[in-house]
Amino acid sequence: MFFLAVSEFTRDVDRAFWIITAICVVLFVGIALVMGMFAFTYHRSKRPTIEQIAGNNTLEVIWTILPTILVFYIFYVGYADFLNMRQVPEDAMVVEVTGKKWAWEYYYPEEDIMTNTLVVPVNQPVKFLLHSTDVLHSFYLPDFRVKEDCVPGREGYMWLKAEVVGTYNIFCAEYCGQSHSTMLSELEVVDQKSYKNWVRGKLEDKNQPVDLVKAVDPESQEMVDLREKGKKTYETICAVCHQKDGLGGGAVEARNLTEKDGWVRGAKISDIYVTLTEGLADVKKGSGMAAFTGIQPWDRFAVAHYVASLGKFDSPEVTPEDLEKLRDSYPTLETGGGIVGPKMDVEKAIRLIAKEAREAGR
Ligand code: HEC
Ligand SMILES: [Cu+2]
Repeated sequence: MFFLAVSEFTRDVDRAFWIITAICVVLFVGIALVMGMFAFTYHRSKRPTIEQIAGNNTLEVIWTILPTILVFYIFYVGYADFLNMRQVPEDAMVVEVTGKKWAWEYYYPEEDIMTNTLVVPVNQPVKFLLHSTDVLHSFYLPDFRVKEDCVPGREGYMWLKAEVVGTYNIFCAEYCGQSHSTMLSELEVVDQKSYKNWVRGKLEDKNQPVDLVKAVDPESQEMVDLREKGKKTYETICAVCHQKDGLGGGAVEARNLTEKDGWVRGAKISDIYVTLTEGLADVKKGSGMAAFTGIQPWDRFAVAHYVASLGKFDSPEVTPEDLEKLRDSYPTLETGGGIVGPKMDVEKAIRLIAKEAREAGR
């Protein structure tokens, strides 16, 4: 009524809400009026003697049956919509939703895409499979009037069909720790064509091998666009918590990235890459950060580089052993993979990147 009705659920829930509210208002006003009337009509100044009434079967029956019907009707109004919300249409597409301290991650099994913003086509039923990797979270889309818990070790579900193109809020509705309030995300409802384009873009990104050649110009051996690229990702995703300048504190306990001391995993570019890929649990502080696997490996690498450039200290040298470890754990960091054109050794490229960052004179 006061909101844009963006789905059938929105209309259903709002209708149930207003029906129940209307019943309450009518009963409240009715009862208050009758009460006032009685107080007035039977005031002792008007009727000093009281008439005794032994009982009235007709009245008893009426005020038993009418409220019972009313209560059953209220139950029906809620239950009919609830049933609809639990019955997923056959043609629904599936998105796996994972809540983790403190971010939402989305996985599209059919396309094998991982992302941090949810994109769905308009007028397409979507089924969400709900997971949590740590504590209770609750996947809440207020515009659609749907909310469902994400329980560790269990799979929950809910579904919706968005009817209006637009961007909608996603909240976590279960207090899940210090940075619960920053656990925000968005649902983008787009037309079919934009959705296909989005999927295609994501797939191209994903299938693009991590190609250091693109960032480091093999001719001049200079950085090309890595830092700019990393900066953009940083400002859209990380700055909420670590602040634009890296000073931290946007979310409780998000560290100051410009300071030399107190790194849990480490300040090397390779360490930061690992932190972004695997997440981090800061046991000492009892805080931590979720993994950012929704960011493509290559962009993660770029962000790591940008983060290292924020520091007011010399980033520790990345050693060949570090690189060896990286390469073992993350084969995607390899160059090659069918790229046409000059290739560069990952080791050399990271060296160059680290050197370039130092020379930029942090
Ligand atoms: C939801 C808030 C939040 C977001 C978003 C976030 N971080 Fe963090 N980050 C934290 C918290 C909390 C910690 C752990 C506590 C601490 O600061 O040591 C942390 C720790 C780190 C660390 C420290 C690693 C170490 O060894 O100590 C790095 C590096 C880092 N984040 C980089 C990033 C980057 C890059 C992004 C963007 C892709 C990002 N963070 C996004 C909250 C966040
Ligand atoms: Cu949560």
